[in-house]
Amino acid sequence: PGASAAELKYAGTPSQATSEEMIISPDAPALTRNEYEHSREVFFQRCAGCHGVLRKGATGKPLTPDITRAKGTAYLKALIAYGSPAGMPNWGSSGELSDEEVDAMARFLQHEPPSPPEFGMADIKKNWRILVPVERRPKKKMNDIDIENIFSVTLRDSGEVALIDGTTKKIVSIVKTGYAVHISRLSHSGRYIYTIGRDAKIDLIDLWMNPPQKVAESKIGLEARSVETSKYKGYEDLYAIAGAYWPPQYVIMDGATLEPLKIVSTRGMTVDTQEYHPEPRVAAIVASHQHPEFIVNVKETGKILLVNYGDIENLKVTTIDAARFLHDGGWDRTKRYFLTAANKSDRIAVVDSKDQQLEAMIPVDKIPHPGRGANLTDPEHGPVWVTSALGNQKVTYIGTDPVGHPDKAWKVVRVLEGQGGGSLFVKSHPKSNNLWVDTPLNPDPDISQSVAVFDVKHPEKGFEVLPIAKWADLGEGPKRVVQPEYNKQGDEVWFSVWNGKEQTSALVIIDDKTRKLKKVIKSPRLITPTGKFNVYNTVHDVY
Ligand code: DHE
Repeated sequence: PGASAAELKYAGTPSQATSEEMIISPDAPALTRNEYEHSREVFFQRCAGCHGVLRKGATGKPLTPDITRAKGTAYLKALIAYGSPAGMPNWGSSGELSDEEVDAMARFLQHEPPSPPEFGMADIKKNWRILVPVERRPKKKMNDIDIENIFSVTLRDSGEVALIDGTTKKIVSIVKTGYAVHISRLSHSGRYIYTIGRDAKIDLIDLWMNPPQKVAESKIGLEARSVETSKYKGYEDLYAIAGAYWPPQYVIMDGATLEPLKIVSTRGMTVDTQEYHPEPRVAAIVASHQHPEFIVNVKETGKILLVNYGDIENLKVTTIDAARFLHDGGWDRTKRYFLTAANKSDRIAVVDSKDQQLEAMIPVDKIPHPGRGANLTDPEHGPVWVTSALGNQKVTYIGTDPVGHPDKAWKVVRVLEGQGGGSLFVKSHPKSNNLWVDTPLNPDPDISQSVAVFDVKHPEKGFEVLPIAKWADLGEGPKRVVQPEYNKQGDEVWFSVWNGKEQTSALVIIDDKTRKLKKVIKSPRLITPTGKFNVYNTVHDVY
């Protein structure tokens, strides 16, 4: 089965990791220096997101020289120009690449892939800065904001996060961060926000300051997506970890200063064919509540690592064989089981973080994409964890209660029909009877600009559609409605209306009980908002 349009839109963004290398393979078709350099750049911009920096394949097929040379220049040119039913875009006939560019790319791909540089301790230290030393930071909270109800909002294309007071709905401050921050995570105390940019820059924000501000920054590679902090009893706020896409590695840091302490490569053998993979990217990371461990998803090898930070000089790592390609996931409501998507295997892997082993592998329909998922109590099946999907309209419930409902545990117990494919995130709250399902990557604007909401107590009744983007009243633009997030009290749900960089975006706040519009936050400073992370809910893994 090929990649869907939604999946391509999702995975095919430019890679931040580029290379200056030029590797001419003597038995591949000739290429001028200019053609090589241009093709190399086009590859990192347009192709690496799906095919991998080293072309080993992910969303797209592998394109290593053994494969590309067997296909030959004419075949490759046709594929690049016209695309394929398996999901390859038609770069030539769409006019995005000229005939000359297509031709050069077809030859470039038959040479050994140039590799972006490594990024070790010396590079990280060069980029590490303490802006406010620990001893000069406040000893108590210096502002009168209810910091537990702050939302850290990614302003994707401006390289910032907006800190918004969930009570007054006012922007408290806008903090310069790495480029296109992917997620914000909180320290266990709720005092520090950690952001990770696509460019692998990590920023540490102290919410006790007035106004909250950045106290340290670092860079742990060339491209990254995940960051997390130690949450186990006795280790609160002690460590942070960030996972990189390039180089494939994770970095353990001091939680208060971001001082890099340990770098571990994730290169190694794949879980199924047990072949060496040079580029296994680090996807989601969560902090265990059962042991002093970080749970690290390694995408291309399909392995889940339980990295024990109890003694980082003698690092113990438990390696769990799951499936390719591990992406995102979250806790069940007991915070014992981590459920995570293996999105090319169409499975949800369940890790028992207490017994440190794989609990189950659950087959689901095409390309599950849970975010952190949603935990609810189903009227018939008891506690469940929910995911939606990029590849289809299904909203899948998985039983998570091996004690009270052993016959339902780790099985798909219910499948709801949502608005359509191209969904990225679902959300609910322990105090809510609503389950929200976004569809920002659906090709139909009516669907990508609205959200579906189900009644948790009556799932059979189907969904109601709320036209979130329409309510924001923004004028033109893609206006994708993305990522529901609750406030601390669990009585409001916030959505981003993600518009183009030059267009007006907004945050739309819905009253959870009535499903009525409560407030639209619009400001020229809110440039391309995407992910939102409420401090209380993120600290306590409420979703
Ligand atoms: Fe994400 C989570 C990777 C595109 C918004 N995204 C994640 C995680 C990973 C990931 C590994 C889990 C982090 C964790 O929990 O530790 N995302 C990727 C990609 O590789 C991908 C496909 C392409 C890319 O080039 O980045 C990608 N992601 C997107 C987007 O286009 C989104 C919609 C907008 C944006 O800001 O770039 C986007 N991703 C998010 C958000 C989360 C996320 C909001 C966190 C959800 C949560 O509730 O935890």
